[in-house]
Amino acid sequence: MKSIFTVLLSLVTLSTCHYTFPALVVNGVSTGDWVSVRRTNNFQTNAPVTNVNSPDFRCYTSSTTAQTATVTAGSQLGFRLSQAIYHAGVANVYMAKAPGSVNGWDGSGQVWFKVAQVSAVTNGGSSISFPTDNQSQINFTVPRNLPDGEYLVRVEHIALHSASNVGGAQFYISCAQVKVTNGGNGTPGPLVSIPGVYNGNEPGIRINIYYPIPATYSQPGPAVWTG
Ligand SMILES: *[C@@H]1O[C@H](CO)[C@@H](O)[C@H](O)[C@H]1NC(C)=O
Ligand SMILES: *[C@@H]1O[C@H](CO)[C@@H](O)[C@H](O)[C@H]1NC(C)=O
Ligand SMILES: [Cu+2]
Repeated sequence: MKSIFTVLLSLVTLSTCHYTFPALVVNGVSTGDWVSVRRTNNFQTNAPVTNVNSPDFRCYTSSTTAQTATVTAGSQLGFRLSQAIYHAGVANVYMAKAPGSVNGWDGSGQVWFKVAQVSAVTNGGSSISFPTDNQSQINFTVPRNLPDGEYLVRVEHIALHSASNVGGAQFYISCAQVKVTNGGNGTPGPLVSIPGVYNGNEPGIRINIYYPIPATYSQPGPAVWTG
């Protein structure tokens, strides 16, 4: 009895430090948990992905369905968290255009481009800080010149508190489904595959953030396409 209690307690302790991104926020309003966001495999454990080559690294789910939310190019969206971000780290938001309907599309191929990032703040080695600390929502703008169509939107928070070795960084991931209207005729890029975008050895992924204090920080992934 006591040992079961101890195990349960440790599971609870474990999961309270982790987090998920269950809700898309459109025009300041949440679409609800796991409604426009494909329900991730960790929806109960909140556990991260640590293998950047795993199929889970794309959307952390084998589901390819959700309710597609209609959004306007140029508007601000957000991914709301299950709890405030607990770990020091950085964020990226990627999008990928579905060939047709995004519902049922798996996001495979060299189709992803970055639309936003929240990096670390350094000042030459005397301190490093992480603006995502304690945030309960990651906001980003749908690029104004993004062509109309249906897209996957993938958020990742890369927790760096134990990232000194390959496989130590913890990735918290969700994918939402959106239909973009009022868009333009931009050409998003550079395009990358996910998984494939990282190898785990990047200076912004395999990093000791404590000692020596990094003088600079290199955000993982391609440049942001702003349209
Ligand atoms: C994100 O947008 C919401 C409105 O949806 C706003 O209340 C919040 O302050 C924003 N958060 C950040 C970190 O900018
Ligand atoms: C985040 O919250 C913790 C606990 O309340 C606090 O100790 C810490 O200073 C906060 N960090 C930031 C950057 O606000
Ligand atoms: Cu955690």
